[in-house]
Amino acid sequence: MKFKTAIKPYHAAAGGLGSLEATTRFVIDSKNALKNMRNLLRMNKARGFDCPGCAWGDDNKSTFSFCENGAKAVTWEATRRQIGAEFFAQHTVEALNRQSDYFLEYQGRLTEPLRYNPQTDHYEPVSWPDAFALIAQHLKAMDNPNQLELYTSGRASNESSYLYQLFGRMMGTNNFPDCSNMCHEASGSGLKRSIGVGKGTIHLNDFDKANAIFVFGQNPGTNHPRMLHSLRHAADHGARIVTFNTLRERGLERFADPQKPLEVVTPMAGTISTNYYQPNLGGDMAAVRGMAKALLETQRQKLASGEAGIFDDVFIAAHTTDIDGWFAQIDATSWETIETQSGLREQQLRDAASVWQHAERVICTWAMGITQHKHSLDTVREIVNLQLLGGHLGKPGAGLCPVRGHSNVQGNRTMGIDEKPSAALLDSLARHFDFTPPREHGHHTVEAIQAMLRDEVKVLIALGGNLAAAAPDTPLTCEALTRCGLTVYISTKLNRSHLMPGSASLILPTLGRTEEDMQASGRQYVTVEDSFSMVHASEGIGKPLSAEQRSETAIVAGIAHAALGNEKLDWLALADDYNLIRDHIAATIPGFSDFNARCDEPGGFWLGNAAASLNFATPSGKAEFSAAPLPVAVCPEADAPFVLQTLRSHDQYNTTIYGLDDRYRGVYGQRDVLFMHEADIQALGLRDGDRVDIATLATDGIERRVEGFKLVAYAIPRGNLAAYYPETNPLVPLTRFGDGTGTPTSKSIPVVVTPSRQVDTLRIA
Ligand SMILES: Nc1nc2c(c(=O)[nH]1)N[C@H]1C(S)=C(S)[C@@H](COP(=O)(O)OP(=O)(O)OC[C@H]3O[C@@H](n4cnc5c(=O)[nH]c(N)nc54)[C@H](O)[C@@H]3O)O[C@H]1N2
Ligand SMILES: Nc1nc2c(c(=O)[nH]1)N[C@H]1C(S)=C(S)[C@@H](COP(=O)(O)OP(=O)(O)OC[C@H]3O[C@@H](n4cnc5c(=O)[nH]c(N)nc54)[C@H](O)[C@@H]3O)O[C@H]1N2
Ligand SMILES: [Mo]
Repeated sequence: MKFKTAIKPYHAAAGGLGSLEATTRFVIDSKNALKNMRNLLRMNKARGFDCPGCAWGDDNKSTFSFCENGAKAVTWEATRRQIGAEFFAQHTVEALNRQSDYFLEYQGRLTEPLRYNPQTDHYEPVSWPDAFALIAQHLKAMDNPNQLELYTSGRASNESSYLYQLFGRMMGTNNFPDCSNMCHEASGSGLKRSIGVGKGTIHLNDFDKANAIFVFGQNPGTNHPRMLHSLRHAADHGARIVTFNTLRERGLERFADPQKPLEVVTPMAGTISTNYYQPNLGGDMAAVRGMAKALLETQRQKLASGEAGIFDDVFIAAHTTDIDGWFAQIDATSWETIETQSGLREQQLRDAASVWQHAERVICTWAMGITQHKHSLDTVREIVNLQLLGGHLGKPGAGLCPVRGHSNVQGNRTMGIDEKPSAALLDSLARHFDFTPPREHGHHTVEAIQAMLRDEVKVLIALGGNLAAAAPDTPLTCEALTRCGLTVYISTKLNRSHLMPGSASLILPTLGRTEEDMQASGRQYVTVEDSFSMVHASEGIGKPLSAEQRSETAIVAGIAHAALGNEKLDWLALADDYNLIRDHIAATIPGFSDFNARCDEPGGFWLGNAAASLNFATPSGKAEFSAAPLPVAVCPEADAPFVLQTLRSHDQYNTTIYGLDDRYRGVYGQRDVLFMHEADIQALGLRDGDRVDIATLATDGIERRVEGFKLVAYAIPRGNLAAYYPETNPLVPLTRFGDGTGTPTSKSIPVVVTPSRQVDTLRIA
């Protein structure tokens, strides 16, 4: 495949005509234009399906509540391209491994179950009964249940993930590595420690009521485009929007609503951020500490001069504990350290603090720029500290909002996909299903890969996802997968992981969210939970491409039935009628009573959030201020010449590459680029457009290197770099992860950059 490459700064607002054009192009390229237009119109509607894009909520305000990237996700899934036995007969796994990730997924939907044949290096058709029998045979041959790893990617529905965790626990393991371990783990763990619940505390309509919104480390223009509507709406109502982002991101600067014709054709685009700060990678904890330091100074001055303070003292006294420990930390942190770590000037942080101080209702949102560092858990807790100071919890227009990734990643956790399950969940399952669930904690994603490398994993089942490309240290992770006894991938499309088969391997083709799901009792719907703890039904409408594709729920039930029989549970009956699964969920998971009936509520129902009602399930029963010191340095290898973050382009969904453009950053037809400050390019004696190699500074003796990346001069603080994931995953060390989270530090990789040793070959080519 040939692509025209260009680097061309993007001057327009995010959204707007560019967005409409891109949507149209993707719909037409899917070879299924009519069906896809119909799909888009039904998306996020009461009787439609949930967008398989991001986990943002639905406002039901606009007629077309889809965005450009949601449209890409839908059309990518609902393509008519398909690959079956003939495709795999033509290509060996070795040959497919030479193709790009883009090529692999672009081939289309998987339409029949496949089994790897190591003799021929081809995947070959296998019947569903034989596939299930093979899995059961491998599971029964295990010496102990912890030789099983059950990976989940956050698209799986509540129904399928509930069955999946139940199956795992009935097998006897808590090994539930999932994408969340690489994603928002710090948000879940940090919030849980501070306020007793690991979820956001706000409703979508709180954005309409906020006076200030602080957006830390996220790129909504690409990754949560519908959030731009909320921000735009808030800005139009006079809310101040304060952004902390290492890069200048177009979507956080200006946005034209593609669904408002006037804005598309006239320069009516709205400003999003009133204040835009570009901290160093990992510098947000210092930035928030700086804001708090400025606020504490103001508070003390006011009190000393007999004026009213600026903190919510009533809230603090009634609902929090340990504030003095934090104040002592603030006093012990110098402005010099704050400036060095954050990369921002004292005055900038005083300005940001002033916005916070003068807002009656404040929301803080964040995503991967906060959670993929070594000190992410402490950073999340520092943000919570700030909010507690102003009592910005449990009142309209204020609160905490970790913006989730995959469309149902939050629901997966609610359903029990958790390698560290609570005693309450296990007790509830034990009682209801009359069995003894395992109590010891299982593996998170990094631990699971390490177990594979030690040859301890006999069976890996992956409910979606693409570990080979999503996890750190790509060559090591790929080797880890091939060391498993049996790998089972429940997938919609071909990806890199399938090409790293264990001694035996199966690819099981599944229906997507957009497709009709017919079972013995008739047409089924599933449920999902968004970032705002709203649970709602999702019902596919597209006709499946092949009768051999099965729903995720039916596949999980098939595996469980083959392995465990129907002694404890009639798994197949559950797959015949998902209402029965929802009855079990209602009986075992808090907040789901009367589940089936409540699925009919338009827009879904709210699961509730104890912290938002000021009930804190912490040891003290109050919201707990954290008194963590700042890290010694934002990147532990303080002497690294550069710190690299790995992020998403506009044309990708995690490891799924839709196209090679990153429009808002002005990159076209290519992905092997490295964003660097112009002065840093000069200091290296190089020029914009030169090719470089990037190597990780690590002390574990492993050489990590990617080659031939093109330098792109960009608005980024000096010493900081950015490049796309998954191409740069070979640079992310498996052994370097967040304290208390296990999340790989994908946003702070210490690297050196040198002129490319491939340069000569590239120039000749
Ligand atoms: N279209 C589309 N939508 C998606 C996804 C997708 O791939 N494509 N992925 C989904 C998933 S699983 C997730 S988790 C989310 C991810 O959503 P994001 O978190 O927006 O994803 P990233 O592309 O990793 O972008 C990180 C952003 O944080 C900034 N940043 C990085 N490090 C720092 C830092 O240390 N401090 C500050 N202040 N800023 C920093 C980067 O410049 C960038 O703007 O999106 C979800 N939605
Ligand atoms: N360097 C670096 N690494 C990262 C990140 C980063 O920012 N930088 N981000 C991390 C984050 S936030 C995340 S969430 C992980 C993502 O990790 P994963 O969730 O494992 O990866 P995805 O790319 O989302 O998975 C894509 C595959 O899922 C399958 N799929 C798609 N839809 C469905 C479906 O409906 N059902 C089923 N069963 N399968 C489906 C398709 O086969 C597709 O190839 O990556 C992490 N890795
Ligand atoms: Mo994610």
